[in-house]
Amino acid sequence: MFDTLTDSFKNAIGKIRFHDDDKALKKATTELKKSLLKADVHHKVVKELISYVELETKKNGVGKDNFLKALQDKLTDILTIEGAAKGFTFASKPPTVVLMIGLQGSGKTTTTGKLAYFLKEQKKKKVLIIAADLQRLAAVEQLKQIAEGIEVDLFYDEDATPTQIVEDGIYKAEKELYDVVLIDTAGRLAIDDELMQELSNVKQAANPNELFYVADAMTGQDAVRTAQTFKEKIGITGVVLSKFDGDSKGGVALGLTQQVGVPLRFIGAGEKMPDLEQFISDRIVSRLMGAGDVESLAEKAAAAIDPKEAKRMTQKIKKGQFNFNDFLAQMEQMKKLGSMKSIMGMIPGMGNMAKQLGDMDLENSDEVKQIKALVSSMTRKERENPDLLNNTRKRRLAAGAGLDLQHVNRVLKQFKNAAKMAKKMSTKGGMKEMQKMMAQMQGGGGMPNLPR
Ligand SMILES: Nc1nc2c(ncn2[C@@H]2O[C@H](COP(=O)(O)OP(=O)(O)OP(=O)(O)O)[C@@H](O)[C@H]2O)c(=O)[nH]1
Ligand SMILES: [Mg+2]
Repeated sequence: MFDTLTDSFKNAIGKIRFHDDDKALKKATTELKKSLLKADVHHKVVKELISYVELETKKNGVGKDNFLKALQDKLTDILTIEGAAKGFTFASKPPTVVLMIGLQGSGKTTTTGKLAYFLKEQKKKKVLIIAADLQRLAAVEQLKQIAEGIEVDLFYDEDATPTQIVEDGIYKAEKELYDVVLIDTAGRLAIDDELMQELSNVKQAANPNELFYVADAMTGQDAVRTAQTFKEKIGITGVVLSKFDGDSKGGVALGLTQQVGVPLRFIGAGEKMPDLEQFISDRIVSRLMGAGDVESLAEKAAAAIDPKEAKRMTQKIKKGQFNFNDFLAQMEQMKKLGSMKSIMGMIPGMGNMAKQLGDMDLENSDEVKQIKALVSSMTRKERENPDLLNNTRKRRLAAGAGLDLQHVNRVLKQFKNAAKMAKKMSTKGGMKEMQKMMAQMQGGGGMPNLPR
């Protein structure tokens, strides 16, 4: 997610030895300055960062450790507003009411869904979404689909005004003891007085704990400017940067908090519901410095993986009983973790691998699609016991999945091998062997060719 920025810092750090001179420091900071500007970080922020790092490093003695410490301290400072909320914070008295606002098409509705999913899955909260966008004809329909997909309740009323809907929705949330209310509003320009007045009224009716401004990261510095305008006209408590997966070089995220004076709270990097990351400054700094973000990863995994189910699965693997139903169940769990790329980026030292993975979509890879197609043509018994699959049955599957027999054989064999490998890994020495293999791969110049 922060590939460009992480590379910039890594390069600069690489320019300084453990003990070095001012010349090396200058070389490192000059290069850093250039690459940060190129990555769209605002020039004032770059200047502030560079002067601090130069000064502090000189003061403490030019060398890698002092350079790293200065960089880390200043980055944390730039990304933090003292006393302000980080990630998601809950009101002392539920429900926590969040108003989602922003320009047309910035990603409000999608982000509302992602936030609801995050709160439901990771924080185990009861969430109600209120559809208060009556400008666009299909807006309520879009939210219905999103809410259904993530199994979160939706409140809507196509015959009422946004203010009425918000009042009624919050009344329902209070009565039915919801933890969080997310209000999706219509997209609008700050210069549209009528719509801004409506928003102001909605705000008054909602009396929200948080006002999240959803900004499209691909608009670069415009995201910052419009956030500033909404802050002045309506008041905002946080910014969510959406579409960070696009062409974004990441620089906007680095300067935004300081430029707007409101913390960046979440980053959306993909169209799917799990593609939302909390923006917690010290964790982000760790990622920027190439040290990964194990905390966020652990939180995601803990929420996505049901411990009982995980144990049951391990037992099955150990006994060599892993079947096609288990495979489908595992795929469902994987989906909750988000994209492979975002997961890799959180593991220390795996940032480069994340880059090589590109936008690989495990769920939609040809291999997984083929297995899914095959499984959907199988009977219940066949799913539970792949050994039942003789040639007659395989031919039936081939016809059902639109593959030839050879293909079916290959997919089945791959599946069998994978199950065998998993069984081996689950034995005592298995993990060690795997680690040895990984070490060899890394020492041997990185990864073998990965599927795209
Ligand atoms: N790639 C990518 N696309 C996104 C992301 N967030 C939203 N989108 C896409 O952006 C488009 C607009 O998203 P919406 O959520 O409908 O935006 P909105 O602000 O509600 O739009 P209006 O209600 O019309 O103002 C959709 O096609 C989304 O799928 C993201 O993080 N990454
Ligand atoms: Mg919308």
